[in-house]
Amino acid sequence: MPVARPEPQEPRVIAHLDLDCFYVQVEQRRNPALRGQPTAVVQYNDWKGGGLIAVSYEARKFGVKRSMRGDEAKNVCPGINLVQVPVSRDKADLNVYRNAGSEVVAILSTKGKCERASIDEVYLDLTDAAKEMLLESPPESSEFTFEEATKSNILDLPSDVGDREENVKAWLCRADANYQDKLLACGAVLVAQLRVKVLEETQFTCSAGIAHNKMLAKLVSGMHKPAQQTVVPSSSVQDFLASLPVKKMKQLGGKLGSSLQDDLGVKTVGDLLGFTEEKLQEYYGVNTGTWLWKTARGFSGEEVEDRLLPKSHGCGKTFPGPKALKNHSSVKSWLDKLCEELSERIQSDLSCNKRVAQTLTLHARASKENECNSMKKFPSKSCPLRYGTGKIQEDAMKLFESGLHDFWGSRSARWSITSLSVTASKIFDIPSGTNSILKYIKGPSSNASTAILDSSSTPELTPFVGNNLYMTPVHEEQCEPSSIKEECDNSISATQCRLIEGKGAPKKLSKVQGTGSILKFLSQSQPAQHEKRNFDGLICSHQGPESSSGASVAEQHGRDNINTAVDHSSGSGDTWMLNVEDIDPDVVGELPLEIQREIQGWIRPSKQATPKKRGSTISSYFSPARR
Ligand code: TTP
Ligand code: CA
Ligand code: CA
Repeated sequence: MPVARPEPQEPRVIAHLDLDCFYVQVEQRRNPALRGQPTAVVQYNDWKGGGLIAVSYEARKFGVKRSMRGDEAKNVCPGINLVQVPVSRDKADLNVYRNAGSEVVAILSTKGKCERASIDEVYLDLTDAAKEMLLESPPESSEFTFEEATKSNILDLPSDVGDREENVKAWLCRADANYQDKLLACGAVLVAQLRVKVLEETQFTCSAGIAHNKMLAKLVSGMHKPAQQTVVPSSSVQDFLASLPVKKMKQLGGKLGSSLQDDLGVKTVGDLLGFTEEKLQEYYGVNTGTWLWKTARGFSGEEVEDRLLPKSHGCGKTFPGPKALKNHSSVKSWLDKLCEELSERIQSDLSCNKRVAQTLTLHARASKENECNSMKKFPSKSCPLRYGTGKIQEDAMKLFESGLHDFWGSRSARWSITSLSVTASKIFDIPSGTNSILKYIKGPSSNASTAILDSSSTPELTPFVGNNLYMTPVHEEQCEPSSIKEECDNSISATQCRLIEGKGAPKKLSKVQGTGSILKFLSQSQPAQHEKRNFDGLICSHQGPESSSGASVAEQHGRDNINTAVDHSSGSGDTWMLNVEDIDPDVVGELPLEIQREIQGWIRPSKQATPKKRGSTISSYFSPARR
């Protein structure tokens, strides 16, 4: 259940950025002839033209949706370009998208504390940068403010008035604004600058929300898409939340949101204002009650984590209909492939980023043939992660056997598996100065540590100096060593991620000079500038589509084959022993769509409403003239 975190005394400026139709943009960059064209990325499949996983805004105008198959999309939009996702080991290979996301993260992280939230999303804490701007060059002091910033959507301002940009400019430059709003105005300018920079350097457009906390920034970042940003002044928070359906709120998408609706008659976040904190605590306990009370008022103390790398790695595949796996050897053969990829990715994370994953988890979905209750959940299982492909494969198979036993008992019966995935989580940084991961893991003060590492697979560790050999990779939740358990927690806390000295310090701010606008950029014919780059060691390499390693992020994995007829609410009752609040969205994103949908039903609100057309810069970007 959600827990309220103490709010900081000082006002903050937080941004949430999300790339527009991300996989499509990556494909458009690879093949500029696709720019301005109705395009969708499809996951390889020979059934009905494959499943769509990303849809361009041009195609959306024809009614093409992510839930469609390729053939369906062609029916509603005959001119659509369908691009196949790269395939490796008979499954989607998302490295090209992961690496493209890393390019964007590297640019965004130059302005403040940066948290990579998914393959195409980032939170930024721009408080320091905004304060610096306010001191040195506040928007009202400049003769002209950064042009792209004047295209912002400000929740307080009507969007359909005549000279909208003049109004926005006036809002950004108000001399009589309170301190919070002045900081937000600086935040809007900073984010506009960053978005232009991202476009110039990567060719990608993104949308953003700018607010005083993560919750509000995320809620509005998808409100005006594509290539736009939305600002939430504190004065607009109550009105905004008043009509916001509770299910749209982070953490209210699942059971808690349903209970609010069904048990308390709360339909919108504003409706929560009718309940005292005590009343909400009575219903949902002290922590959640307080969290609800604060949420209703737009308060959220959640901090932006200093994390540019994924919290977890995962690989999955679905086997719908006749493709379902029905015997141990086919399960083993697929698990071997998934584990091979997982192993490559954690090895790469280890050598590039000096990070170790500790928990291996297997998720599967099964149906029992000839039974009414054919969708009984296959329990997720986890165990300590041992490095080395063979060991991971061996352990994954054991996890499968254990899950199958729980699922079906000891009777021999016909079963079929419709999806499989493996994830590596509880990743921590190895403190610099530690030479032996093995020793580090097995140190006396780290008896909670569970990873069993093959030291031969960790050749590139820094020599040990000093006595931080046993610096603790603290575990709040402890796994039983060498045992299989039902999955209960995929998260790793922020403190665990900050073991490396100095990691939390925001980077020096670099000033963006002059004025600029995405519109302007787009009107010039700019050559592609997406050469592979190395960003201060954050990313070791940007591999091409054929590569299978890299500092990758766990992300929206999408469908591998099909299953569009999944009941979104089906995840509410459960044999899965998951602590919903602790589920790492990155892990979820890596899983096959069936499982993703089930879990996302509990942990995150559905997508924002259809974007409004606002005649903004994106139209130029995707227009045929741009090609
Ligand atoms: P999203 O950010 O959800 O969507 P999007 O970027 O395609 O479009 P929008 O402009 O609305 O943000 O997902 C990011 C990428 O993740 C998306 O391009 C493809 C991939 N993805 C899947 O593979 N399967 C999924 O079910 C979802 C939601 C996303
Ligand atoms: Ca996106
Ligand atoms: Ca996204």
